[in-house]
Amino acid sequence: MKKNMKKTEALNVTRKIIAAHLVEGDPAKDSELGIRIDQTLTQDATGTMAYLQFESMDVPHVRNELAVSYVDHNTVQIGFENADDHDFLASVAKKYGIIYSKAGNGICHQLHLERFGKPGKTLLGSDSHTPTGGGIGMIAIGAGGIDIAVAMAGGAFHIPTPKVRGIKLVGKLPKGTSAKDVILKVLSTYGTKGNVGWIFEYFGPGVKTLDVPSRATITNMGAELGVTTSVFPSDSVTKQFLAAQCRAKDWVELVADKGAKYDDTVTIDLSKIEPLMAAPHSPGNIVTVKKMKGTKVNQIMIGSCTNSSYRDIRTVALALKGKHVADDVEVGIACGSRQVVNMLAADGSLAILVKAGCRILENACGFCIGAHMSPRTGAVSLRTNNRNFEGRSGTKSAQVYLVSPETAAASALTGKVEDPRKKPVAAVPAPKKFPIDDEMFLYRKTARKGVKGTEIVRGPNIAPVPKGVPLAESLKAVCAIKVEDKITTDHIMPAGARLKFRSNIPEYAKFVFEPCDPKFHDNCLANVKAGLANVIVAGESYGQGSSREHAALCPMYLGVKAVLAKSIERIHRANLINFGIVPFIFDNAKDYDSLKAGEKLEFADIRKAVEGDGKVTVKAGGKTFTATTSLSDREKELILAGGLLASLK
Ligand code: MIC
Ligand code: SF4
Repeated sequence: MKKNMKKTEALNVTRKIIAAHLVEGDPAKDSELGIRIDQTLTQDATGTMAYLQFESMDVPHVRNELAVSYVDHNTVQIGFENADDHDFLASVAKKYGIIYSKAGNGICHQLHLERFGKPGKTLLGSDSHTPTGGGIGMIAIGAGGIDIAVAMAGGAFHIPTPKVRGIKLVGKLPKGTSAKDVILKVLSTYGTKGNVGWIFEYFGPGVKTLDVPSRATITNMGAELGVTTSVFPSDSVTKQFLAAQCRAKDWVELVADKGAKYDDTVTIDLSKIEPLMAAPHSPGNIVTVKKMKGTKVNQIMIGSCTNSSYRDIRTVALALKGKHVADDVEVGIACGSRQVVNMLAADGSLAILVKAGCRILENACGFCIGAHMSPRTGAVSLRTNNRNFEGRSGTKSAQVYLVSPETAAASALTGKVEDPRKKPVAAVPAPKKFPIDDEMFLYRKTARKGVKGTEIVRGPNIAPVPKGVPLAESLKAVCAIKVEDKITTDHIMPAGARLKFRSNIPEYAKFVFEPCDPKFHDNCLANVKAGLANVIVAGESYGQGSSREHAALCPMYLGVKAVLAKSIERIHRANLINFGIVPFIFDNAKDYDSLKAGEKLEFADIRKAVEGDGKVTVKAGGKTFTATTSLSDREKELILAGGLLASLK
């Protein structure tokens, strides 16, 4: 090496992918980076809004490498609304060069992993579990629909300059445990808050003991940590998976350089993992199966984007082979994709599951989002999905526990929580060849180009997207609601029975904060009529959970101009900014205590504060306090204009 030649820095996987996609900012200096997005995905519940916003950008066709529109959330079709949304999405896909995955094809994240994910690429999806793609070595990030629209139009996506935590895996999982127990272990250490801005990167000798679907289970539920994303290297296991999916050419090797540094490193010994479960009502509320053993169970639901791969459902079939589920427990199974169903049909697993008394459900999100299969009053429901927020199952009084497929299957046989290590089933080997059938992906031949002149089909439930207005100089406002810590987007904008209004903001806005204060909508409109703005006051970790931008867009529609919180989660914070709502953090968290719902608040010179250092003085009754919004220059512009859409010429 020449004397003055700069030695290249040893990079971890995260830094390699980011460096290859960096278009704005310097990781050494700036707090925000712009990265180029190769692939995008949308699902129907967030997709309609994303595409309505994309349409208003006036771009003839998508400009990124690959855009896929999946239909997997709203597939129950009670009433015309869901089906109308599907037609709208199909026509948009045809016109703009997007691949369209029909309802019944499967769950977006499972399908994307199987058919499109590529190591080393970036993926942006309008769903918080997009990091599933990290299992195949992608930087895959969840975001609001409008951010996906911008990426499809060729624009960059902005992330906080990440800190990378290296999670070194050593050893091998004991029989009866699986990837779900690993991520529950990670959640027990890091919790569901305080991880904003981090990327979790897995490395070490234990990585090769996990197949790609298992890695994807771990990165999928990284969403519950609140990290930007999680990523695994792309190694010989990834190569084998892609070859088995007839996509050998999509493989590249991607591992951390020798000596690569992380901002923090922790080691997990897989051989010490034991079966875990997340107790009600948070994915971070971890207990051991051993402790809960013997608890009576009423319902067991297996599937969702976390645990619906062939490996997962085959494991369940092996455990139930020749047996029957307990009389007083209902068991539902939703596979992740048609590929999974076809494989289970071919190897006899499907027949085993039917014979064992399982209810076979559609390959879709279904139960996970509370679209159906709500448990009975006060039920204990064991589920293999990723979120157990109160009421998400559709039954407020239900006690939902998140478990591995192994624990679910063992418990199904007795109707009580069982430790799967007692009678572990044989490990399912990674398939040598997956059956390929892409027939339910439409418009593959016109991908990226689109079909000019295609007419967009718009049913009566598809309403135009409201635009924000520029931020006023000062605000006279009302504290429209005061909520506690860990308020999720399911509290702000419920899904389940309300999901069908995703494409109709005036209608959906009627349900903002329905689980916390059903009068929120009416009160907000009355305040607006009286010339007052609305403000949301919240505790720690406000906006946990989903990427649904409706949790910002609908409040914007109801005249919410600011959120005052102790802390705000990444995706929701970005969504607030995209819709012109100022995300303020209390300078002194104690000021939260003194505020009451219905109280008048005055933000003098709020516009100047946003333009300047972000600090605002708030008058509330006789007292005053300060709060700060830390914004990049790009974010300031969006807020001042009244949001991203309003900022476009
Ligand atoms: C979820 O799991 O909460 C969802 C439904 O998939 C959401 C997206 C949505 O609200 O449509 C997510 O995770 O982003
Ligand atoms: Fe669908 Fe549930 Fe996954 Fe969300 S978490 S994408 S609702 S399966």
